[in-house]
Amino acid sequence: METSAQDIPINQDETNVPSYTLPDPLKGADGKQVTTSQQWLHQQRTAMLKLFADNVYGRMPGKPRNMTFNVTSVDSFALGGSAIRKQVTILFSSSASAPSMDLLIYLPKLAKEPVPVCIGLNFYGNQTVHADSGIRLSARWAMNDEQKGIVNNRATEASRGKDAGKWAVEEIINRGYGLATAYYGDLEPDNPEGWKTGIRTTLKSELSINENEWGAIGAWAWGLSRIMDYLETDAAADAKKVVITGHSRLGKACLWAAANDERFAIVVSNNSGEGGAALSKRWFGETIERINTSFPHWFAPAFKQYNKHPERLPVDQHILLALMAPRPLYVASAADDWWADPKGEFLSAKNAEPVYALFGKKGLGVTDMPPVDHPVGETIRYHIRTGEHDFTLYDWQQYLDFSDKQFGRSSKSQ
Ligand code: GTR
Repeated sequence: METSAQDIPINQDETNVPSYTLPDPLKGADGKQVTTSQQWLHQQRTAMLKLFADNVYGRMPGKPRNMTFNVTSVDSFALGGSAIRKQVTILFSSSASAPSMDLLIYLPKLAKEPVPVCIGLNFYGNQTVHADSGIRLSARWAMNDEQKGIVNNRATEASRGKDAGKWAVEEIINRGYGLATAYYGDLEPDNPEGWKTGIRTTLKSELSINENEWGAIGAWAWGLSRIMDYLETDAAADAKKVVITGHSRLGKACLWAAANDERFAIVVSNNSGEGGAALSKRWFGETIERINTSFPHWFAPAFKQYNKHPERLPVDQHILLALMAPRPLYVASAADDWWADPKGEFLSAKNAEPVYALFGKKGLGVTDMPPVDHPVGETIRYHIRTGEHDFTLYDWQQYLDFSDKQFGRSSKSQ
């Protein structure tokens, strides 16, 4: 009989966490220690990335040969005149009926030069990100959720703005940043059968990859790189200043995208938990077995071999975080989000420090978890926010402050 997710033992008591050993990110395949940033960038990084591809997320294909960007609408008086709203359909091949992704972009109206842009995927369709009636309603399959206005697996007009609490659009614009987002279901519907209609099937020959060589998280991450491809063509965006972010399962996709694609300048993981920023070998909250059972389609099939043996996994998530080095990285948890293991996220960020140190970059600068709502760290920064699993205005404000500092932008409001 198949194990159901609920039958898998879960721990939420810190005193029950058994000891575990983390692999050393600086130990080379030949057993020798990596001691320079050059060795890291030219050998070790590639080897570590491959371990994640082989054991966790699957292979990451490149970009399709003939992508087309169709700007379907531009409104120069969006958000009460403070923003320009663009909607762009990214067609993944040259045919008009090619698989595609719809991008929603807001840019600050008053910008005099190309702006830094925050990017991330959304959970229920672009129209849920803001009540702005000009946003095209997604016609794709979506997870039923009456509260969010999703009925019979389709978005209704009632879904407009229903997830706006996670997207501080006005704050982002007022601070002089742009925002680019797309619905993750455009890439692969988030259910075990989703691969059949998602890009893992529809782009299989175009990308030369079989559906079982990667998982849904890989497909979502791949989509984030395609957003970057578009931004590189948009003169209003500063493609060298892109902040990639994501919440929860989309935080996992964000990290995997940024590990593979070094064009993302700043990386922000919001409550990404198991398979994201949290350590997998630490038995607390969601586990490898649990996530692979609840969401059998998220990771590569190879990850399932670690269901009962996380200790055999040759990597852990601190190494994924280290793959961002030397780029600025922000990891955030929430106090009531025990399922995502806040301490496991903190320790993961902490254990990425030796790789940042090769570049002369300072990490968290503390050994213990900070109190709630007290961000710590320099090039690696961390906070644990009061409250639940969510992406709040407080979170956005910290990420924008961090980005301002890293980009050398002085004023908070442009
Ligand atoms: C949960 C899952 C987490 C996290 C979360 C979310 O059900 O167990 O790993 O991804 O969903 O995406 O909100």
